[in-house]
Amino acid sequence: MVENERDLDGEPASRLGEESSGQNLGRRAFARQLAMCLGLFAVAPLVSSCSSSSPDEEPVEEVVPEVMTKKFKVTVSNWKFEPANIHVNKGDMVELHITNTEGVHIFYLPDYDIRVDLASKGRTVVKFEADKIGTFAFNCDFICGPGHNAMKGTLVVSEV
Ligand SMILES: [Cu+2]
Repeated sequence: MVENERDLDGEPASRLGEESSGQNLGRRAFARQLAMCLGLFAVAPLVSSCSSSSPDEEPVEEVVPEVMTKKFKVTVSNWKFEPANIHVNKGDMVELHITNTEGVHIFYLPDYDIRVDLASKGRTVVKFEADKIGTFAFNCDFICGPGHNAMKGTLVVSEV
């Protein structure tokens, strides 16, 4: 493997001037790095620090923020969510343990593409990553009775 690479690199050096062969070697080395990176991606998609192995750049230390899982018990009944306001930080893993105690409801948080049927009594766990900052409304998406329009709440995702 290593010997083959030497042969390939040696070939143009014997034909071309020093400067151009140097560039050529650089390009070849870069191409090899790129190929290795692509190979890594194929094998291990979680490895994401390709740039650190580039010959032109200093290795960059990545700061990986600590992932917090925040669990909330949410009770749904006629006609409210309790609590109606949920506050997390960006990057948190959020677990909503939703218990429907009364009626038929659908928990709907459109900005996070979450829509959960709460037709039957019992607990439903919704998990998602709070990857967008802002105030996002959620509501009941099933016309469940006279108090249906009051079934609203907000998810607030703050910058850390
Ligand atoms: Cu409703």
